[in-house]
Amino acid sequence: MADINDQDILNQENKGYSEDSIKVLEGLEAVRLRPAMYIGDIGDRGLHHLIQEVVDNSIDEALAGFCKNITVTLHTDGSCSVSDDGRGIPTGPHPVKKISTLEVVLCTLHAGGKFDKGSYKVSGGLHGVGVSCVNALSSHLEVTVRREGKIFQQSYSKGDPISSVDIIGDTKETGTTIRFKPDDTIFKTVEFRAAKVSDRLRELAFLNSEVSLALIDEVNQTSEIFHFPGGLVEFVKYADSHLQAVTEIVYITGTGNSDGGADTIIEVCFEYNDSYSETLVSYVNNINTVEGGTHVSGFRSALTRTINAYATSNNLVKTALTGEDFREGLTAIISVKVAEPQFEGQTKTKLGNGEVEGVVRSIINEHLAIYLDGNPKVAKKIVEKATLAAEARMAAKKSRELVRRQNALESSALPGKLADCSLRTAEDTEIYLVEGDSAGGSAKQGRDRRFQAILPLRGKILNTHRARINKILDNEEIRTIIAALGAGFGEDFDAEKSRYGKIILMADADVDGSHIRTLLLTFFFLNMRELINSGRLYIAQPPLYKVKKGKQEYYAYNDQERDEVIKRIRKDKGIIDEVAVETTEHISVDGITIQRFKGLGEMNPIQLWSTTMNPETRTLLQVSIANAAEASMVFDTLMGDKVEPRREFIEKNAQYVKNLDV
Ligand code: 0RA
Repeated sequence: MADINDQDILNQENKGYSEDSIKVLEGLEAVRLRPAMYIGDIGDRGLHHLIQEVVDNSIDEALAGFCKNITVTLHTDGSCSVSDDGRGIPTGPHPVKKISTLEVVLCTLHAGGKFDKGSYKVSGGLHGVGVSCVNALSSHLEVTVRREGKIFQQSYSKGDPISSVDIIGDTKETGTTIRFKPDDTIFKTVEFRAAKVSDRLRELAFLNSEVSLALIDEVNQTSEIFHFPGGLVEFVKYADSHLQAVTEIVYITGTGNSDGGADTIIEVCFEYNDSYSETLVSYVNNINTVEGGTHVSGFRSALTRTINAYATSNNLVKTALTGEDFREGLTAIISVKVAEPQFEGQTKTKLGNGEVEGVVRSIINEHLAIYLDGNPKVAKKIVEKATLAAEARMAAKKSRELVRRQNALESSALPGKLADCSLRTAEDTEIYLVEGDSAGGSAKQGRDRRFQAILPLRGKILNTHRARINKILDNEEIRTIIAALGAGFGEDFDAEKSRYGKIILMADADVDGSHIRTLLLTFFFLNMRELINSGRLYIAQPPLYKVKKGKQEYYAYNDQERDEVIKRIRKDKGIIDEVAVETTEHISVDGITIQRFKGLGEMNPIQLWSTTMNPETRTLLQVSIANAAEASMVFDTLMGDKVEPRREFIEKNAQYVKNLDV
């Protein structure tokens, strides 16, 4: 967009580019007016997206070969700074705008990217909106550039410059530091979470082995440095650290050129482990492509074809193995760098570029064939593993047919334990999967039977992470869930066919409840992941306490809320005596009674409805897969008997959605 004039805009409009031109003309007010359009949302996710955006720019500088170190600092005043040792944003006069290029980059929408051709710009999806967006959404931002022997600095407020580009000193170094404080009149929350930032920096360090990324958390006074010279190989090791490897790690890289632009760079790394599930994580220009795309399908077809060809020519198999057989126990990371990626899909995380499929396929075909010939022991192990999977697949097919036939025999094809709702439109209905018969009974009585269905589950369900499909289908509780949801299973699963719009897990807040929740989450994660991706899976939040004073009753969902409620009652009643609040059950201080609920079963149907099930008053946690690699790994780790990591996982991966139905 070197020199846009009116004629260009007219020409562009004729070519159907009018939307882009308008965006350029609107400027940064548009970002403040509709922040969600640019950064996804104005909650926790959008907030962290600001850091992501600035770090992406430094990573781009690293991909261009000019930057080795990136440091993210979370400051005690709530601001964040991102510092790199790249070339520094140019500060000289902009050829068109005549003012400093630095100011143009920071204050003009979509001017942040490199002007160099042949770089791997992050575009589409949620990223690549430019540092100017971060500027627009910050109450204060300060940029410091070290370049050409000088230190330049400029400050802004809500995207507008509040100083000129000043030279504040001399330096021999080069680089850029951007320190910004998110605008609390725009964001619902302005508290950065170090754990979330650290997860992303670790991921970026695995994907960009040349770069060292540091996180300094001044709030909690901790720091971490991520640098993995082994890149994807270390990523696979990390993802499988809790599992036993069956093969060594295979690493393949190559470049292809199919569109005349910059080369497409392919990196694939995988190994087989002793589990039965697949962990395949893919990236395009460092963006996690949750929905996969052409790079993933290229890898899958090459893997199937090459290993099958090897197995056949070495007389290792009788019948050809299928793509699914090669998934069992596979952990793979695919990372591609594409000059002009097209992102598609519901969440814009699916690579659409058709040409990438062929590039990936031919590179993997060629290199994997050579690898297998040179490593017959590894090759044999992979074939053996896939053969076992094929046998299990046949057995599973039989089990599935059995389940289908059983279902067909029952008149309604619905499990007897299910208390169904009367509405039949999926969008308006929800199903509660409730732990235990007594809680199930209360839920059945307390529910609104028009749109709420109840399925009581008895006892523990199977740990699906360590079981093959046929064993999973032998489990009574799981068969019941599959039948009630009516969306199929395995290859036949289709989230769109779900009989309910929301699937809500309701279990006690204690250790047993947490275990059951984790097993259910594992089952959905491994077998019905689309339910999570499409935002249909939720966790109910029953209260922990009832605080009563006279006729007034309050419910508290954690210890802090309980203490706040007590404080408020005391204040209202004019009780000023600041006696420490007791935390034992059923105590009477100042006529206030506190009841701690031990389980869902202890609540009567009316209480259960008003605290946990009534859409007007309840709180639901929406389950989202924040980081697929992490989640899959943690799920397996969680199967041990430690409670704390389980709780941490649920907190980390379940996004808080308060009063979701309002
Ligand atoms: C535009 C052009 C050049 C570098 C950058 C932007 C740049 C931006 C950011 C944002 C954070 N760190 C950054 N580092 C560099 C190229 C400059 C040249 O040709 O010297």
